[in-house]
Amino acid sequence: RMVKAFPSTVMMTPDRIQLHRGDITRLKVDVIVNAANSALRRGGGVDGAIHRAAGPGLQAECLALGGCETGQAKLTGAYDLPAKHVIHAVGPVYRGGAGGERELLTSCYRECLSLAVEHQLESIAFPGISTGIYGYPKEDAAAVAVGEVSRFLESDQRVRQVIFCVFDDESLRIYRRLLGRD
Ligand code: AR6
Repeated sequence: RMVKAFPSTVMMTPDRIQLHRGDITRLKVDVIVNAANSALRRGGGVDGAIHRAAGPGLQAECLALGGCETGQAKLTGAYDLPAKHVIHAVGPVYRGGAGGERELLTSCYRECLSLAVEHQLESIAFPGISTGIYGYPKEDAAAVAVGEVSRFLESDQRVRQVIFCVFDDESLRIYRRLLGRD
């Protein structure tokens, strides 16, 4: 009789990472991540899209949280979104790279995954945090995202699916190359 080395539910890291091109507000996952600002006040970019799709309840809940520091993240409900929750992560504004931007962006991904584990959320979708209005170079930001997510998934089996949700051609190419996908 065969003895399984691992429970059949254990999946290796590469199978748990997916790349999706499209609007993150459409994804029916346990949690989508928002690229927020430290006031958690509705802005533009993916933040604007998420608030528009979620409805006014989301802004009310966000404003009651008293802000969020750069590199940190906070969880809310998802209101009218198909996802169950939103994690608002505050990425760094890119100012040349000597101001700890890499560590702060790494922290965003780590904090989001920790929150997902804490709240027993098994599927999570990330946008390219800081790569729009905040100006973080897309290539460097994607390397941080893929690196930190891979590291986390290797050390923790509880998050079962991570989706990198990209919105533009350049990001799609970058993630495809980093993930070795075609
Ligand atoms: N779905 C997925 N990705 C998207 C979507 C979407 N619907 N819309 C844009 N993106 P940004 P940041 C991508 O600017 O740089 C806001 O005002 C976009 O192509 O949304 O972290 C906040 O309130 C880009 O690659 O976020 C903050 O003040 C990525 O999402 C500030 O912007 C992030 O771009 C945060 O700036």
